[in-house]
Amino acid sequence: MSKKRIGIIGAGPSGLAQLRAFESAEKLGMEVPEIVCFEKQENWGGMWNFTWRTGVGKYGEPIHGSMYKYLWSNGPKECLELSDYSFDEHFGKPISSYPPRPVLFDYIQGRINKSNAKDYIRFNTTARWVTYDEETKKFTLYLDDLKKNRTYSEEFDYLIVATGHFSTPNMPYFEGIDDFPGAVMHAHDFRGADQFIDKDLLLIGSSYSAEDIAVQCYKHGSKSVTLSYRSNPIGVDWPEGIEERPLVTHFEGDTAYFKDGTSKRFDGVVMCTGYQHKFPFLPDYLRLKTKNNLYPDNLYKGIFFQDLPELIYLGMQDQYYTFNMFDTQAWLARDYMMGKFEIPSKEERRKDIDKWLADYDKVEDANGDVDFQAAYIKDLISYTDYPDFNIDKVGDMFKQWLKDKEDDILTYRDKTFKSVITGTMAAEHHTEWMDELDDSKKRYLMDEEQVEALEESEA
Ligand code: FAD
Ligand code: NA7
Repeated sequence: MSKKRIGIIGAGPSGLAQLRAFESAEKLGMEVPEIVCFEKQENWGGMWNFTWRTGVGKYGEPIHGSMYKYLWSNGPKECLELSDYSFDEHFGKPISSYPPRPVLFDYIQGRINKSNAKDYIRFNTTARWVTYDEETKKFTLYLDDLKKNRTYSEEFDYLIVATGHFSTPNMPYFEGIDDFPGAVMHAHDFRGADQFIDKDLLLIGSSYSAEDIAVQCYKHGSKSVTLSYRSNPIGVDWPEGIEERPLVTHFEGDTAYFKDGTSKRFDGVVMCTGYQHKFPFLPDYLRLKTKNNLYPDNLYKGIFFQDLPELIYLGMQDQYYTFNMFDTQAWLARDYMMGKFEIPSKEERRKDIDKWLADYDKVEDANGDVDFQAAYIKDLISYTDYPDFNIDKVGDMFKQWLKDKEDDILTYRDKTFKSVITGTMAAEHHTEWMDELDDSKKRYLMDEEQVEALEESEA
């Protein structure tokens, strides 16, 4: 019998987790299926693979990346540590709890560089369309080799969608914005605070992007930052220079008017209004249709498409836990595809999904969100051999992080946490986060003496 074929779309942290899951089975002597991973960018790492580009890339594909310069981890690294590849193993010394993007990108690459994963990935290849044949039980995946400008198709028994869901902007309209004279962009296209130095900036939205872009622009020298919320303000004790106002009602020229009757002039507007789950390569009947939440409907165990479990979605939930959650999902997906995890009837699956949705309905606050996602991961881990880690302790760290942010939004990144994988206490960074304007890996990994020597030589 010929080997089953598995197609993975996307080589971000989720797609790489799937490759790693198969590698770990192979190392245990198991025969694994034939795997091909398709990545439209030139390199792996998904969101963590920074690009300066906005709009379209050199081959005319929509730019995937939404990350920007000066982005530092927005949660403790101890909360995303991979249970089979620790930070100690990668860096060989304790590092701080909130590293900048290039450092986390380096970590992501560390585990995968040790394997032959690159042999399975076709870079510069976009998944264009998918069909499923009920009779042959096979997916046909249509692909574009962007470099050769060539379209071709291949058949697969299982298809993994690991394309992320923080790339396609949700961009609402506000009356009068058409005539706003300054820059208007979505957070997806924000590439760093530099262009807003000495400017009055308006951010619409009140979640992670709004919070992080506000603090970054304040740190790098914006004159003022105003956040405008639809439902609830972020509500922390903002420093002078950052404030929150209710939703914008309309714009007149460069002035925004707010629901509370106030108005203010701005130089630029960034819509921090979230993202759409968008799968332009999937026909309607295979497409996951959901808003950003912790338990998208129609995914059994949060990954198997209810109408066709051979179609597997990784990382489609909103995220507290990230890399470690993707791993647990990938391990379970692997076991299903290798015949080690049995999927029950459609009715049973529906019951299970409904149970999770009912639990999610009862969640009241962010701490409850953390508990909910922890319970989900525990459930996944219980079926596989993914190396267990103390999920509850990680949950406690998330709760502490939520509290730290509330206590002081400007200094929470100076806090340190203890790894549940190695027991190592994170190092204090050589420079306080608010004073650290350089996010390069080179500077980050310097010790205090090296930083002092550098600063002396520059003085
Ligand atoms: P992605 O990282 O989005 O990767 C998806 C991959 O699929 C990409 O490489 C893309 O090119 C590829 N792809 C898409 N469509 C196609 C196609 N049609 N054909 C072929 N390939 C395709 N998480 C944290 O843990 N800590 C943080 O501090 C943090 N900060 C964040 C900041 C921002 C601004 C954003 C947007 C997200 C942040 N995240 C953070 C969450 C982040 O999304 C996850 O950490 C992680 O990158 C998700 O991995 P993924 O593989 O599911 O998706
Ligand atoms: P989120 O977390 O999905 O939040 C979206 C925000 O946008 C949220 O505050 C919404 O307000 C707001 N929103 C959505 N539509 C509108 C309209 N029409 N008007 C005003 N406000 C609106 O997305 P983020 O980008 O913040 O975070 C996504 C990821 O990126 C995250 O994982 C981070 O790590 C980085 P609501 O509360 O729904 O009223």
